[in-house]
Amino acid sequence: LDALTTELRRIVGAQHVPTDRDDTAPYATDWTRRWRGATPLVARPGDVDEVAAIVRACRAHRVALVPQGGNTGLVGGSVPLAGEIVLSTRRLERLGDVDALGMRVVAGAGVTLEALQHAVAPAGLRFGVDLAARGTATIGGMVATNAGGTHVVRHGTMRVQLLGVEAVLGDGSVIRHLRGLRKDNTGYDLASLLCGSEGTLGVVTAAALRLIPTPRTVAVALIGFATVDAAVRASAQLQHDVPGIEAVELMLRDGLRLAGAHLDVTLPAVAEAPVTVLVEIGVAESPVDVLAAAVQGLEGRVGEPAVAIDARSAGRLWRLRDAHPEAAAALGVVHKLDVTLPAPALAAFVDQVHQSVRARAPEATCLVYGHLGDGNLHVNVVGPGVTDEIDDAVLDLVVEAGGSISAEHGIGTAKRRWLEQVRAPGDIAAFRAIKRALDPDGILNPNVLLA
Ligand code: FAD
Ligand code: LAC
Ligand code: ZN
Repeated sequence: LDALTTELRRIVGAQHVPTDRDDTAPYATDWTRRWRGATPLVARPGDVDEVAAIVRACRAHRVALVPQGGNTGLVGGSVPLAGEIVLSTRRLERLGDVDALGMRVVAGAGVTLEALQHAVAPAGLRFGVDLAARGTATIGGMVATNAGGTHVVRHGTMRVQLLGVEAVLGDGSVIRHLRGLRKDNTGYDLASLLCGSEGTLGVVTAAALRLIPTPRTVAVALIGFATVDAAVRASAQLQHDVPGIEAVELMLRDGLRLAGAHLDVTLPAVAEAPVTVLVEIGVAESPVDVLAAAVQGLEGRVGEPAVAIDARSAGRLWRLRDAHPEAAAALGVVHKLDVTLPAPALAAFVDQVHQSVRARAPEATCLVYGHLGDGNLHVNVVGPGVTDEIDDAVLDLVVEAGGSISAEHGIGTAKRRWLEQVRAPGDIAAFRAIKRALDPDGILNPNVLLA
């Protein structure tokens, strides 16, 4: 390791290879605090050549590494749990000029989502993926996890925004396809392959990204329902009938109360409904009329919806939604499960999951919320008696219902023991063959995804 440290210091400069425990500790614990590891050193390259040199050096020394961006990942994939070294991409912050005609931009892997949002806004453009960790999550991490977030129902996941990548593969070679054309059928789609690979195939160093026009007006409504079933039906009806649906998010009364208390704000009256749905529409004109007509037609509603048509009050409603993960984290170390359910099974699942947690850990808090429009629920369990057995019980329910055990956060370390049960043997064999081809010595994130 001493020889490797010397070599890495030569590559990136000594100040970018911290080895002191105090300096490396923040890189070794994840956002949830559930996953804690340790690392002998962190390497912080400043460009793609340095990344390639680091990967080659690690390969030569047979030392494993964990690529890390903002370290906001939620499945234990971003931290060194078995003494790996950390390759931090945060210095890869170069952001290219916004191409307003082609509606695209090239962003370095270390650019945060928020920095990207700010950079493209003056051109009347925005980025299709948004999530509450925007201030810290990086483009590289979002590519590596195929992040989803709150606007997938309209614009798709990270993969849909991706027009090309630059990356260093596990063998130290560089792939680069950043022309960023909308149509470009010139061979294998390597960007798509790296998207969702969770740092196991290559270190993403830059991405060419699709941008979308900012809608002229945006309106947000918080609508109350008596049951999850009514909310699921409303979600489908809204997506059928209303043009420009940007987001359909589910919250339950407990979660809203917790978020309101965490933010120290008064909740709108509709928050008293057992179930609330936050809907955002982005349209050309009179969002009030469009939204009012849409809401009127929904069955099973409770109370008066809270409607916002200016950015500030819309922001207030969104903050209630965005605060859910933080509010849960304030209760302790959260077991986070991120699942997709087929729409017809969603309401029953919400009941079952509460029952299942209550039976196993009666004093624990179980918070369920999520991206209703995509069928994606976040199950957060925290408090006394919460064990891996609860994770298993929840995921069993998901599998029985024909859902997915990871909607958007990935497999990481947390769900690795589940992978072979939910993917066909042929799929796993193909995963392994790809892994061997691109990372022949298995030095990239050896403890993530594949057992
Ligand atoms: P990290 O946490 O640093 O890494 C995540 C994974 O990607 C790890 O396996 C790591 O090894 C790998 N990786 C990181 N950078 C690279 C790279 N350059 N090349 C190769 N591999 C790399 N996720 C959603 O999908 N939707 C949400 O709505 C959402 N909301 C969130 C809200 C909060 C408050 C928090 C804390 C997290 C949320 N997340 C959400 C999870 C997280 O923000 C995403 O997974 C995000 O994509 C991670 O980005 P990151 O830069 O922090 O990556
Ligand atoms: C959310 C994250 C946790 O949607 O995915 O809040
Ligand atoms: Zn989410």
